[in-house]
Amino acid sequence: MSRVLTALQPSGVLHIGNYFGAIEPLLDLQEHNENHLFIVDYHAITVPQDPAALRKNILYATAVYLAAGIDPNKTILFQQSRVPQHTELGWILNCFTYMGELERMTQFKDKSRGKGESVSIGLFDYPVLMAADILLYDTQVVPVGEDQVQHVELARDIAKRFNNRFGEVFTIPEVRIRQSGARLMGLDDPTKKMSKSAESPRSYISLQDSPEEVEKKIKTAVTDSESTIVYDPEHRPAIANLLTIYSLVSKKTTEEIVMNYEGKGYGPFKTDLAAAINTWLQPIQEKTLMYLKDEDQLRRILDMGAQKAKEKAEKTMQRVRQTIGIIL
Ligand code: ATP
Ligand code: LTN
Repeated sequence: MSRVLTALQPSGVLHIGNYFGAIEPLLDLQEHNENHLFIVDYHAITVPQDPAALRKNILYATAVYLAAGIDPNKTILFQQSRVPQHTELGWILNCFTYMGELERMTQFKDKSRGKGESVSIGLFDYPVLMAADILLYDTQVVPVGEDQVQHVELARDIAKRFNNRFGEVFTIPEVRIRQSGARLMGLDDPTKKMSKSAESPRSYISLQDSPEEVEKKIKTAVTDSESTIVYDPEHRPAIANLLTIYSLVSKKTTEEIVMNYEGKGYGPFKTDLAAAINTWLQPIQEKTLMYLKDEDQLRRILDMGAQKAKEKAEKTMQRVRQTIGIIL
């Protein structure tokens, strides 16, 4: 049994890359571990947010996690801003983090590019709040996609620096990356990861796409000049990505799928793939809508999560306040 923790931003669109990379791995983990999943609204406001849209997106994210099978009795499911210890520890950790470390973060470099002087301090400081998120719960395992590894490593460095100075205050967390599905690629460009900030929505299958949209996106997904269906990520990345998606939604192995399409072309393969995605997506969409109909219930679930999280977070904070010498 380990203490596992991850978080996602409430950013409106969730695509199948987010689902298989970040949400689904938690379903198994919640059976045998102390699991924490939260919605990082304070990370989301590091870029401008419309208040009405933010509120809607927090509720939508909660509904999707529940629809996916996150059980609030097994996983502590909450909203980051409801546990003020996150920002409190974030401030303290700021005093143990170097400018140079944050300047090296690739996400900051990407997101601040071209903005000149008008980049917010929040965007720069984002990884320190994330370190606080992780260290508050004595987290041992942090499952994330590849893009977040550098941030988890920073959390480790800050924790070690703090412990070297004061003794064993923080648990040093480990990062865990999913083996298959950690990086679904864009449907329009298999060399780039599937991403909601891609130029075209044709790049991803959103969890809100209609069956017709899914059919259209799969029909126009790039393949390659050969017409056989084989799994060869190195030489045939486009078809390998479609096979990975087929395998994830149908729970069949890529070998089984490849066998079924021996001697057949892309046409029937794509028709069946779109149908398999829609069969998988339909119950998730129905359940999401069902949860969204009862916003009070969503708020109650988040309240319950915040309550449990706050108790744990406060224990750590008492230890930290005592350690740094502000308890009189
Ligand atoms: P953006 O386009 O703004 O970078 P995103 O679509 O990449 O967004 P994030 O909100 O940054 O998604 O990531 C949420 C979680 O989903 C993270 O844990 C991330 O690693 C995972 N994730 C994102 N894209 C993929 C992908 N293509 N395949 C697998 N996992 C992914
Ligand atoms: N930065 C992450 C979200 C995030 C997170 C965390 C993930 C915030 N705090 C703590 C794991 C642990 C992202 O953008 N996906």
